[in-house]
Amino acid sequence: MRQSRMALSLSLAMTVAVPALALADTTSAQHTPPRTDQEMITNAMSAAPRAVAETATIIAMNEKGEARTLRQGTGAGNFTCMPDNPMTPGNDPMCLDKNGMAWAQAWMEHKDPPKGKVGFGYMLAGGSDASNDDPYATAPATGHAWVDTGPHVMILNATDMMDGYPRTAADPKAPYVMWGNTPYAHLMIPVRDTAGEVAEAPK
Ligand SMILES: [Cu+2]
Repeated sequence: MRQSRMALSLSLAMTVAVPALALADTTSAQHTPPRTDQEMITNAMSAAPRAVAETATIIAMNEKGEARTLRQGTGAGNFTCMPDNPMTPGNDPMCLDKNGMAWAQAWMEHKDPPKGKVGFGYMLAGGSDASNDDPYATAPATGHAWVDTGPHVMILNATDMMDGYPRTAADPKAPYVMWGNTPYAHLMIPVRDTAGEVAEAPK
């Protein structure tokens, strides 16, 4: 997952006025966030495989913090994609399935996620999170760095089924649990080392 500001974009049906969350450009030199609608669509689509991205609904937030549909999905899939969150240093577009969106909506509203609805998410362009412990952190705690997971997928809302995975992000390049002590615990599953690269096959 990524930091909580993005979740504000999940109120699809309504235009929610978000209290003065300025979209100031606090981005580091690591990447240039998408700015135009077309750039945001392209960026959002980079989070998932082509077959998913091409049929997904794509949403974004404007400067006033209002959720906006950039492109309506074709209905073939049930995924919703959103572009990079400019408030995090890494490029972190994301695509969530329907249950994943319900989970994220609950997270945003500080509610319990709906029971029995395991969600799935793609973040194949990478993930950038302020905290592995606090779902609402907007910056790392003193002495901590941003959690840089790299390209990954996520299993959401399966909190009782993640035994055996570390609950810290000591090694975010291997599977681990994010936000483990909260109702929003989810499994982060890296799929390759860096965006655009795959591990070399053993010779
Ligand atoms: Cu993630």
